[in-house]
Amino acid sequence: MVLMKNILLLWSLLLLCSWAEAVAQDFHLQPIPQSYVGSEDSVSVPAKYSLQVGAALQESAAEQLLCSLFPDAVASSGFSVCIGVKGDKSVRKYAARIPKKPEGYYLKIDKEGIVVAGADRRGAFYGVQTLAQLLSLPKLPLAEVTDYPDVPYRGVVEGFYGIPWSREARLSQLDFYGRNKMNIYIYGPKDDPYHSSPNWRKPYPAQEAEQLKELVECARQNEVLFYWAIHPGKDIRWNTEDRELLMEKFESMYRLGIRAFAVFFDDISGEGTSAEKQVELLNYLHHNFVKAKGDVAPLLMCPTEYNRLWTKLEGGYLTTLGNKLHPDIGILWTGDKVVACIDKPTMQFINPLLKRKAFIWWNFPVSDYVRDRLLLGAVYGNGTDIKDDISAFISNPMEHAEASKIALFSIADYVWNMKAYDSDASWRRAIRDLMPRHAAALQTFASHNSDLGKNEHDFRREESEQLRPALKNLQDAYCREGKLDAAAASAVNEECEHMIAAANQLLAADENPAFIREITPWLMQFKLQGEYGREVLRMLAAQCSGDKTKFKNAASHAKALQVLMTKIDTTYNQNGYQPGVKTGSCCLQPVFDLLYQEAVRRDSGR
Ligand code: LOG
Repeated sequence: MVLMKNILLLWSLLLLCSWAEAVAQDFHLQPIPQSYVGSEDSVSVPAKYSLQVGAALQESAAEQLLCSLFPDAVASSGFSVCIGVKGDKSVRKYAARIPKKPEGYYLKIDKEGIVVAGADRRGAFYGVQTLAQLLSLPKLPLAEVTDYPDVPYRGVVEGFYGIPWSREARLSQLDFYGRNKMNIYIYGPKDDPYHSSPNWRKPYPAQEAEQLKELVECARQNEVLFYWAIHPGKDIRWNTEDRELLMEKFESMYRLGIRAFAVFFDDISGEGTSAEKQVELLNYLHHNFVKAKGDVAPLLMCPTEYNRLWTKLEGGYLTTLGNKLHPDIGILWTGDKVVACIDKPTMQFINPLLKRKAFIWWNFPVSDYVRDRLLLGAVYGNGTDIKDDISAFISNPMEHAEASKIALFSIADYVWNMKAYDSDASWRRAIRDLMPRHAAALQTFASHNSDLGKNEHDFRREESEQLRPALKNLQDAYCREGKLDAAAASAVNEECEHMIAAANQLLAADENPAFIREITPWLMQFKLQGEYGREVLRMLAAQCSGDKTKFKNAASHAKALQVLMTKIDTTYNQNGYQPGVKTGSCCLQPVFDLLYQEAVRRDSGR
C-alpha cells in the first residue's frame, strides 16, 4: 500500500526526541499489513483503563494476549480497550470496517481508546498482535489498520532429516509463529522413530507424549493449528491390521489433544507408493476418523511424486490422486523440483492435475542435504502473483531452529502480503528481530553464510554480494599482473575486520543464547576466515613492496590459520552426510585460497 510506504515518514515527523526517532525510523509492522493509516498524533495509555472482551473471545488466545498487554484494567474508565469478533456486541459499531476475509481484523487507536475487531477468533488475535507491536513504540500512534492474510495457511513443516527440534526450540517457534501471524505447524521430523517406520505403529512413550501435549497447548495459545504427521510408507502393508494400527495411533494422538493429521508418503519405494492404496487409506481416514470425530481438521497428504521432476505422468499417479482423493484432503507439493522456488507456471502445472489448489511445501531453508552450511540469506525467488493459486505455503526449515527464524520471518512477511514484500528489507528486519542488540554483527555474518554450494538439487543462493566487485578487482589485478589494487584491497581488508569483530561480538553476546549455541562452530570458523583474509592481504602487500621478512611472517600466519580452519571443519558438526563447518564458501574462501596460492607461487619464482 502507498500508505504503508508513508509510515516511515509519518513516524519521523511524529516523534521529537532523538531516541524515539531512532526507534521510530527502524519501526515496521511485521508482517506488513494490507492497509495502515497513521496520523501524526499519538496517545499515551492512561494508568486507568477498562477492558471489554466480546463473548466470542472469552478464553481465547486473543484475550490472553490482551490481558498480558493490559494487566491493570479497572471496571470503568474514560479510556477503553475493546476486542471482539464480527457479531459481538462489543464491536458492533465497527462491523462494516472488518475485512470480509478469514483471519482479517480492524484495529483502531484514538484518544478515547483502542478497538480490535476480528473477522474471526484468529483475526482478533492478529489484531492484538499488531497492537502489541505498536505498543513497543515510545508513544502509541493514532492509527487504523485494516488487515488480512493473502494465503490461507502459512507456517512450517518440521519435515527435515537430522536431529529433531528440542522441546524448548519448538515452544519458542510456536510463539514466533503467533507473533508473525503464521497459523500452521506440521510435526513430521523424519528422524523421530514414532513418526516413521517401523515405530509409527506404536504410541509415544510417556515423556514424549507429555511434551507433545504441551506443544499442542502452546500452539493453541498462539492460534497455530498443530498437525501431527505420520510417515508409514516404507513398510506399510495394505491390510486391515496396519490400517487399524494406524487408526489406533491416530486415536492415541487425539487423546494428547491433537486435532489435525497428515500422512506423508515421500521418500519411499515399493508397496507403499501405490496411488490407489494411498487414496483408499486417506479416504477411509477421512470418513472414519475425521468425520466420525467431528472436531478434526481436514487431512493433509504428502504424495510420493511430490515434485514435477519426479512425476511420471504416464504412470497416472497424480491423476489418480486428483480424481479420487476426497476433495477436502490437502495435497502437498514442493514445486518443479525437490528444492525450487514457486511461481505461476509451477501452479499452472500442478493444480489441474490435483483438481485443487496445491498445499505448498517449500524446501527452504532446510539444509539436510548441505549440513555443513548455514542458510541465513534472504528469502527471494517466489512469485508475488500466486496468492490465489495456493491453499498454503509452508516452509521446511533447518535442524537449527533459531537460525531458521531469519528465513521464517521473511516467509511470514511474504505470505501475508505478497505485493508489499521486499526481500532485502525483510531480511534486515528479520535479523534485527532475532538479535536486536547485535543486528549489525549478525548481518555481516549472515551476508556471508547463505549459499549452499554445489548440491544435488542445484539450488543456490546469493552470497557476499556487496563484496563481490572488490574481490573480483583484487583477484584480477593480482593474478593477471601481480599488482595490488589498493582500493579493492582496502575494501576487502575492511570487510575482514568487520568479520572478525562480528564473530567476536556474537561469540561474546549475552543475547539469544540458543541461537549462538547453534551457530558457534560457524562463528569460530568465520573469525578465522576474517583473520585469514587479512593475512593473505598482508602477504600481497609485503610482496608488492618487496619486503621478504614481512611476506614470510604473513605467509606462515596464513598457513597456520588454514590448519586451524581445517581443524574446525574436521572436529565440529561431524554428521554422517556433509560433515564439517563451511562459511563464506561461495566467494570469500575461494578467492582467499587462490590469492594465497598465487602469492606463494610468485614468491617461489615458479
Ligand atoms: C523430503 C524432506 C527433506 C527435503 C530436503 C520432501 C517432501 N521430503 O528429498 O524430508 O527435508 O527433501 O532434503 C525430501 O521434501 N526429500
